[in-house]
Amino acid sequence: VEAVHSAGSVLVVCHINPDGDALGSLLAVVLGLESLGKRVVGVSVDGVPEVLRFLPHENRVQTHTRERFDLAIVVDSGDLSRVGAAKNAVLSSGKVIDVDHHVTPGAFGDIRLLDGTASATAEIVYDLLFALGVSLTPEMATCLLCGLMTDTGSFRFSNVTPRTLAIGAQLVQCGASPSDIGEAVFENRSWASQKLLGRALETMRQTPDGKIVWAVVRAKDFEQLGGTDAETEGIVSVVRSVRGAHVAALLREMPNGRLRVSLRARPPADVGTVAAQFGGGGHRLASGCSLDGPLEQAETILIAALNKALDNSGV
Ligand SMILES: [Mn+2]
Repeated sequence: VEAVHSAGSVLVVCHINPDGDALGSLLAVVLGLESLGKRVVGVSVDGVPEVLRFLPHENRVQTHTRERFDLAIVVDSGDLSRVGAAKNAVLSSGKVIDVDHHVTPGAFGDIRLLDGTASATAEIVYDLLFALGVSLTPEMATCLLCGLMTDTGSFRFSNVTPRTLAIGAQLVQCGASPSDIGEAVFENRSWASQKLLGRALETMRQTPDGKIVWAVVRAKDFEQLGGTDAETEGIVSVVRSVRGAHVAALLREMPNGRLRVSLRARPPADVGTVAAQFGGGGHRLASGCSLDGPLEQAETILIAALNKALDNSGV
């Protein structure tokens, strides 16, 4: 609070490939600190994905800056490499605050506002804005509720706590609409994205015990349907929702023949270690990596690794 109050200019940054929590938290900080009279710039090097352009004042988000700031606030980013090219702007600021619900060895900054029990960075930002004496506008509340809803699957995931719901209630009280956010984020898929989901589900296979379920999207599917890899977002969660599945994988064949892999687990299974084994990243329940082609070989290697991980976690 003191660091914010003593800063005149503030840079707010989120991670590459930003999600609803990253951009919702970023915009809430931008709007909140502006209401205190600060000069504030928000930077997301990958901009704002189409699905999040309903967020109030999203056009305020810049993809870069050449200015220098008294203070940089980095939200939801795990470690500093995740902010991409905005790293220099962060490091050239007078002071750096790391605000995150990912508690990782990569934590950084002069001040670390980290809480691994928070369902989303938006929860921590809510507390920060409250401590700063910001009165929440409907716009700020919408940004924060978007963060909560996207990181909790609309308050369904195991990270939801009484505090998550209490903050959600306050945000609705302040003018945020869960139905508007839900509609914009979860029921707003592109045509190609929905067709890719159909293609992927057609390919679903499972191990004989049903514990591993996986699906593929081939390069020719992208060509025929005109979709991009970004439009496969969310498919792996649908794959995982099969009864009895402990882990799910979605393999996408890239034009260069490499396979991009998204992994999801139900506790106690752990897919973070599997992704890490192949040079990827993520955490226990959601992770990703890349594998060499061809597809059939990548499938064999991946399923063997997932089987081993399931054995290790006692599933
Ligand atoms: Mn988050």
